[in-house]
Amino acid sequence: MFDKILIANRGEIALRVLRAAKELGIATVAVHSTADSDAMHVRLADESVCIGPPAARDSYLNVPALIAACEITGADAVHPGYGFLSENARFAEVLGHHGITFIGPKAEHIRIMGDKIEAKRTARRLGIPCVPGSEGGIQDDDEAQRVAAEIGFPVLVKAAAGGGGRGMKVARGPGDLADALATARAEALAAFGDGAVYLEKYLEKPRHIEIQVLGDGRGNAVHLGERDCSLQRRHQKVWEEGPSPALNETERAAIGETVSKAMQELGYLGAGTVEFLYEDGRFYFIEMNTRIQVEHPVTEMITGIDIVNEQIRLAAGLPLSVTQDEVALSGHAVECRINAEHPTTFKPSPGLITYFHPPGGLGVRVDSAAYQGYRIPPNYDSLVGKLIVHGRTRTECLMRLRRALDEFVVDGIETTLPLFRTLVRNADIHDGRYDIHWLESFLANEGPVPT
Ligand code: MV4
Repeated sequence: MFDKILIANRGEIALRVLRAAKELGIATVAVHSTADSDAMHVRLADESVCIGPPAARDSYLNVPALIAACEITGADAVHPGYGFLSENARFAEVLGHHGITFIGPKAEHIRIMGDKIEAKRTARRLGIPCVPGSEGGIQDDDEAQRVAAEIGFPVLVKAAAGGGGRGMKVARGPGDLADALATARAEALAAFGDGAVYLEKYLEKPRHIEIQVLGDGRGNAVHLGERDCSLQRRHQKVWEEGPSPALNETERAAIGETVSKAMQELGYLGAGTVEFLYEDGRFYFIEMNTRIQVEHPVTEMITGIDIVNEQIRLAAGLPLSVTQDEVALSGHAVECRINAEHPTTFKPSPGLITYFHPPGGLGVRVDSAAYQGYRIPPNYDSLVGKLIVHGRTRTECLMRLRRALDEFVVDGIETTLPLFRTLVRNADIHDGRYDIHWLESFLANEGPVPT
């Protein structure tokens, strides 16, 4: 097992990793930019190293500085959290060259899943159902027209290096296709330095359902059920829950089995999330995330499994702590991502938190690095914290979430708490009747939420 883990991240996920390491008796090293000197993860770590100025490219993305911090402190493993370098295969390799373990998947699997064309090709090979579309990248307009005629309009042009919704263009007929291709290519080139695009049948009203997996890298893998992440705004998840209100036990077991078998075949190491669109009872693979996700606590609350603990143990070569038969889903959980943003305009609202009172009680968890007197810096994402609530049933969970949201006080900055107080009282949400477009149309039609 590792002696010392360097946490190459900040905010709530840095705290989350630090907690898992401490419970395993492993020493912790926090790294921080000059904007994060007074951050909670710095205060609670055994050691800390300043790795640069506020800009992420000069600090949390600064590989030489991170390697130096490992050398200085003698860290023998690095946990990347999510975002930043968490899906950077090169970073994983460079750490390996320095004899430092990257707590994550094998670099080759990070690389495969980072290229959305390779990811789909691999998924297909492993027997995972995919959205109908082009076999590989689209080379020219004629090929695009042929593939689109085969799968039928509307089609979606996607960037191979994209993901998370970036570089996507819908074409509703042959006349739209050339423009959609050209625009998607140009945006992909500008955003990712890679203009490769592929085509998929456009699904009009799907849900976004993702399966959590754990693998030991030696052919064993388990799935930990699903999370429904359909409530998104501009490709940012807002509200995630598990189990999905749209799935029944048979569907859950079937897709879970398909995914865990695929991960066994792949020899996947660590934690991963296989993302699907779900429409009319069918699953369609769209991408795989090779990192711990923001919304992992939803799964932890319904399975009782500490996913970050599993990541650390698996990276150290230990076996999975559970067999598939020992994975039991119990109850229901919802996560609300509370951002330092205006609840209807979503304008960022960094600044000093003058009063901070998180809720408590049975089944209520708050993953946050904020505290009274903490100043949310403007340099990074606007996440103040995640409120995760568990109940024995979805109804009990929603009632408890309503109570916890009313109890939560964050003064001094604007937050999205009022949005969740409205959502938890909404009939469609109460009935689980929503798809990936529901939140944006709600925000467009219902106007400002009461603050
Ligand atoms: C799609 C789609 C419809 N049809 N693919 C958005 C981000 C990335 N995960 C893939 N995304 C989509 N891919 C096909 N073939 C609709 C979306 C999409 C979406 C997916 C999940 C959650 C929110 C979304 C919001 C807009 C579009």
